[in-house]
Amino acid sequence: PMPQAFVSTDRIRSLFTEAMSQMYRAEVPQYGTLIELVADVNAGCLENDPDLRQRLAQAGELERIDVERHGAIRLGTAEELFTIRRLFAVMGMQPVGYYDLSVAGVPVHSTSFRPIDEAALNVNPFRVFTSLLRLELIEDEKLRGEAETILAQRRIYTPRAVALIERHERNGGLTEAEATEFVAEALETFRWHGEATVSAETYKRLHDAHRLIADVVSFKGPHINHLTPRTLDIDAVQARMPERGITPKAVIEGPPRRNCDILLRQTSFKALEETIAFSGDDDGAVRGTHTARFGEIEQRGAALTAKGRALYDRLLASVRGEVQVGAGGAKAGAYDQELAERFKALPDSWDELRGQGLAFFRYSATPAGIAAAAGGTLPNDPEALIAKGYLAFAPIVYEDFLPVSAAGIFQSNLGTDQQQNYATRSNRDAFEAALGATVQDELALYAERQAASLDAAMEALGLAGL
Ligand code: OOG
Ligand code: NI
Repeated sequence: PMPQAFVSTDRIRSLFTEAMSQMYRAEVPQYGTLIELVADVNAGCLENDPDLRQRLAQAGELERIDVERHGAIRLGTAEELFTIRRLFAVMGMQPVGYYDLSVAGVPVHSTSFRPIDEAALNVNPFRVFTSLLRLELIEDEKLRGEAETILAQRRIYTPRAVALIERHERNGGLTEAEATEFVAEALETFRWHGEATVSAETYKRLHDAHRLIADVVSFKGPHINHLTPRTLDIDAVQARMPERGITPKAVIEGPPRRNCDILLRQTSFKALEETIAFSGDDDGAVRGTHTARFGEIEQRGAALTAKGRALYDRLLASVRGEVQVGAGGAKAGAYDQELAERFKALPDSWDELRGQGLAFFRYSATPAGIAAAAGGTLPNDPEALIAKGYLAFAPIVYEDFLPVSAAGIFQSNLGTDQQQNYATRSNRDAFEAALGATVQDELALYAERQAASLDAAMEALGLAGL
């Protein structure tokens, strides 16, 4: 028989993102409303700002904006994490970065699964912030044992999903028919289940230890807890959310509004209060509510170098040290003002950000440069080439997450009474052992892309290997 062709991991990822988006829209109607608002605002931005449109088009990024989403799940065991890595690999997603949220009082550590090469990112940069519960942070030994036993019994992957993952590993790909089946089977892992696997009494004890522990341990699987679209103007979306009956959190996380967007700005709306049925509840008598799923939007800017990131972290910490936003958004105005003021220390032009080595850029040969190269040898110095207009540069978009923002997003959905501080060290080794792989270093990935773009541009200008 003819060998069957495999479909690309890009295609499987796109099919999966679309299926996930449809499922989430049916589960959380506000998500659909938010998607419409973001699409409206983005269309307006591109219409009113031809430069922005051109910059995105030139970078090959225009198409990805409409499909771009990130989600988040929280897993309970090492085996679950090990298998999710293999599941995401089928869609061309790899673990990037280690995030320790225990410093912010959230008993998890995390990574982000996402595509890493530029072509794949431009097709569909779907990413999933994936957390693993750190059971060792539950102090009550009896409760910890109970949680372990409950988690050991559940199976969050369908047998068919596991079989298709194995087939992908064995054969090096999936056929179109297998891919379609894989998407449907994999989606089951992320579905919301209104029936808890534990009794009301157990749920309460888990919840009293930490709301997040109840969220991870009490259910059949790791329901996707949000699915975030990317907007080109987060302030506009934030301002217009109330028009559509959505109440956002008081402040936008991350850097302030700037001419040159950097990293990631995010805002969310509160988790839904959803009715659940506890186990042992056949007549529907024991019901309760659970808050897990929320809405979020994000705006992405340039990836910062280690030096730029250190400056960002220092400025943000100084603002947060000065003004703490209270429950219900008290002092939000003062926080925004302080943020804008302090961030004046971070240059706001692409020239300065590049000149001072604060952000990563993608280089390209300009048509003028290519024409000049045909007429003779050009100076073999990027700065001289830039000065002559032969070499252009554009910011590389940040594809990752921010732990302080993530902690803020977690907290705003957990309630302010739950802030705890765990006196513990981060445990990256344990995380990677569970994952069965090391996580990739995001800064190294950006640096490689920057270097590769410069090499290609120099080659196009006839300066390769000089
Ligand atoms: C994940 C929160 C992190 C983000 O955008 O920073 C996140 C969670 O609540 O499970 O998604
Ligand atoms: Ni998020």
